[in-house]
Order: sequence, then structure tokens, then C-alpha cells
Amino acid sequence: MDYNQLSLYVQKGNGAKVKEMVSEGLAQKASPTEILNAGLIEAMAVIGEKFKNNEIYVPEMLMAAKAMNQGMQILEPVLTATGVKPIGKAVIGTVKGDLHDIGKNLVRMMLKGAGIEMYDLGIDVSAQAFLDKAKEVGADMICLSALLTTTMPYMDSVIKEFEKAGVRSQYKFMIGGAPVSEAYAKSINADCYADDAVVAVDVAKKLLAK
Ligand code: B1M
Repeated sequence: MDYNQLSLYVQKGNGAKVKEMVSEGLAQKASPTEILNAGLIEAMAVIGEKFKNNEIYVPEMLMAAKAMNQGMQILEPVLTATGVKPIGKAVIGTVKGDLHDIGKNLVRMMLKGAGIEMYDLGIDVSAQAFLDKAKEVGADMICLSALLTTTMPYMDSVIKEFEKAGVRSQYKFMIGGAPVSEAYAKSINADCYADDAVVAVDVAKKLLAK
């Protein structure tokens, strides 16, 4: 499979071609993880660099993200296929003010594939919405994603909202996203930080086993 070509189609925002190539790749038994890493995620890294250097602007970035999401939709059933009995329940979302969802979707898919029942609140999620959903579904874990340095501090607000409601100790908090770090997780009293979706699976399994 020509991963470079796939990456170029994502970068150009050609969703139809992305879907076609991902489907063909899977039919030819290419590794879903490799399609994801070498084709789709690689494209977003290039897009991010070009955006930083003012070579492209928000509309192009948005088109690439849409194409990436179209490819991910085809990969999702393969990545989340699991015969495992659920090992816990988690609420996931991108925090208030933040519209980035590709990384959050990936984390959701991988955790689902690891046998965790996932409740996805989407993007721009308020602290109150996290709290309401956690209570409603009886969640074990809350997963917060942020991609902007300006929205990362809202993770602290979410945890504080749970503290204010007197239920903080009932939930494990996992946080992640490009600007987030282990040190930041410690500073806001989150239970753990995961660097990427693969690490998130390991970390979540350990947390839920405690
Ligand atoms: Co935005 N954007 N963006 N953007 N965007 C970044 C994040 C940026 C780094 C680009 C850059 O300047 N190089 C920059 C942030 C700078 C900063 O704050 N430090 C930026 C900016 C500035 C902006 C706007 C402000 C631009 C503007 O309007 N002037 C604006 C903000 C909008 C808002 O949110 N309010 C904006 C808008 C957008 C689009 C809407 C156009 C689009 C998002 C569309 C969408 O998501 N549906 C977009 C995109 C696509 C990007 C880049 C190019 C790609 C992000 C991505 O999907 N990466 C990004 C540059 C970059 O990241 N290189 C950029 C691929 C994805 C697989 O990785 O999301 O990091 P990532 O997720 C990883 C890990 O972080 C981790 O696991 C994932 C998988 O391995 N992870 C977790 C994520 N969440 C986790 C949660 C966990 C654990 C791990 O536990 C719960």
C-alpha cells in the first residue's frame, strides 16, 4: 500500500480517495495500525507543520481533518473489534473551547477495542456535562482531551467541578493531548496522563484494575 499517497490525499482533503485507499488497503490485508500511523496521522503532522509556517490556513486544515475522519470511520470497526467482556465504563470528551476531535476519537476507539464501554460527549464539553454523564452512566473513568494551550487549563476546572460536587474520589481521571504533560497532570491532581492512544490503553487498564 502506498502510504505516502494516502497521506497526500488526506493533506489535500480528498475524502473520497482516502476512503477508497483505506478500504482497498484493508481488503489487501494491510495492517490497520500502519494505515493509521503511516498514512493518516503522518498527514496531520505535515498539516500542522505547514499551518505553523503559514503555508496553509484554517480551511485547508479543516478539509484535511475531515478527510482524516472519513478514513478513520472505515478503520473504526477493525480497530474496535473485540470479544472482550467490558472491563469498565469511561466518559470521554474534548474540553470546553476546544474543537479538535481526531486524537480524542482515536483514544475512544482504542479504549473501546480494549473492552472499555465508551461514552463520547464530543467536543467543546463543559465540566457540568462531564459530571452529569459520569453520574448518569455510573462511569469509572473520565477521559479529557485538549489540543490548545488555551483550553488545557479547563481540565483543571473539570476536576474542580467534581471536587465541588463531592464525587472526585469516585472517578479516575486520564488526560492527554499535544500540549498536556505528565507534570501538568500531577499539578491538577489527575490520576494519569497518556502520551498517545496506545499508551492510553495500557494506562486505562492499569487504572481500572486498581
Ligand atoms: Co488546530 N491547532 N486550531 N485545528 N490543529 C493545532 C493543535 C496546532 C498545534 C497547529 C499549529 O499551530 N502547529 C495549534 C495549537 C497551538 C497551541 O495551542 N499550542 C492549533 C491552532 C492554533 C488552532 C486554531 C486556534 C487556529 C485558528 O483558528 N487560528 C483553531 C482553534 C479552534 C478551537 O479548537 N477552538 C484550530 C482549528 C483546527 C481545525 C478545526 C481546523 C482542525 C481540527 C479538526 C478536528 O479535529 N476535527 C485543526 C487541526 C486538524 C490541527 C492539527 C493540524 C492536527 C491535530 C490532529 O488531529 N492531530 C494540529 C497540529 C498538530 O497536532 N500537529 C493543530 C492528529 C491526532 C492523531 O493527534 O490530536 O495530538 P492529537 O492526539 C494524539 C495525542 O495528543 C493523544 O493521543 C492522540 C492519538 O495518538 N491524545 C490523548 C489526545 N487526546 C488524548 C486524551 C487522552 C490521552 C491521549 O486521555 C484522555
